[in-house]
Amino acid sequence: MADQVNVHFSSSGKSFTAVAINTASKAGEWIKSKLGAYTTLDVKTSHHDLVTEIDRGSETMIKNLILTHFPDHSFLGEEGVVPGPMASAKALADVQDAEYLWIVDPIDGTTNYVHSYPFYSVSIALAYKGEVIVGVVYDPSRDELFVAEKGKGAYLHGKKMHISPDATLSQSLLATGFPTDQAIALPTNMRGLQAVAPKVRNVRNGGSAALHLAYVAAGRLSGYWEINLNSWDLAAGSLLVEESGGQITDTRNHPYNLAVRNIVATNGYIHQELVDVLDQADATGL
Ligand code: 2AM
Ligand code: CA
Repeated sequence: MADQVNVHFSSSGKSFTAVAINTASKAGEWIKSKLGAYTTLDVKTSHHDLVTEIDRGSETMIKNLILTHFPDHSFLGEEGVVPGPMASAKALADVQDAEYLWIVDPIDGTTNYVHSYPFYSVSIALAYKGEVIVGVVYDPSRDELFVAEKGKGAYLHGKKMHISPDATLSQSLLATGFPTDQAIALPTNMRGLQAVAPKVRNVRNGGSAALHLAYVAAGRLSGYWEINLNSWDLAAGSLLVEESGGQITDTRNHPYNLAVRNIVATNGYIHQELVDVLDQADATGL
């Protein structure tokens, strides 16, 4: 755990959060301006797993901007890593002990982006000795900028965010995501969906993990679970949830850390209930 006393939010007078906000805004505006205009669509692990030149261009822009300000910092971005869960885990393991590590998803929700479905985001986190201290998620479609700093709360355009007050699953709107891995992860999540859906008001699958976490933080969703995610999908959103008073763990209720891939994020009140339902349905993926 980072020592609260020693956590700094700036270097040489430059604010980490200001750089994260400016960078996410700039990249977000750029990807929005290119919506419907990508020219290269490549598949990664399968036809469910896509990447465009806009993902790569956004990551290059973000990396250049951040490293211009903080050349000594480390950088982990989705498009700089070979696709697949093993390579992703190794890429994280290689850098997660870095003092300052930026963790970036240049477009979270690429499938939506490719289909011009306006639910995608730019996700930028800064971890200090393995713990996220700044998280920014920007939704260019709605011009919504979600920002959290460790110990300082979570904000949407300067207004403090709060989790939803829903006390039970039966009062809750939840979200999940359908994993790209068809062999194990998708059937696992279908078991979870089958078990959760009758117990809640309804379930959404928006298609952007980072935005789902931002929506839990903003009280728009009471909970969200998904399996088989990567550190860049979760890092920024994890701090948004924690700093708005919510709870984020793995699907077996162990504390979140950067290596967690199977996630439950809630307002806290329904956390145990959701974890129990997933466990009973053999849907934790663990
Ligand atoms: P992405 O758009 O950056 O790829 C949707 O359910 C969520 O799953 C999105 O956040 C999406 O992020 C992520 N996702 C899509 N393909 C994935 C893959 N192969 N491995 C892990 N996460 C993936
Ligand atoms: Ca992405």
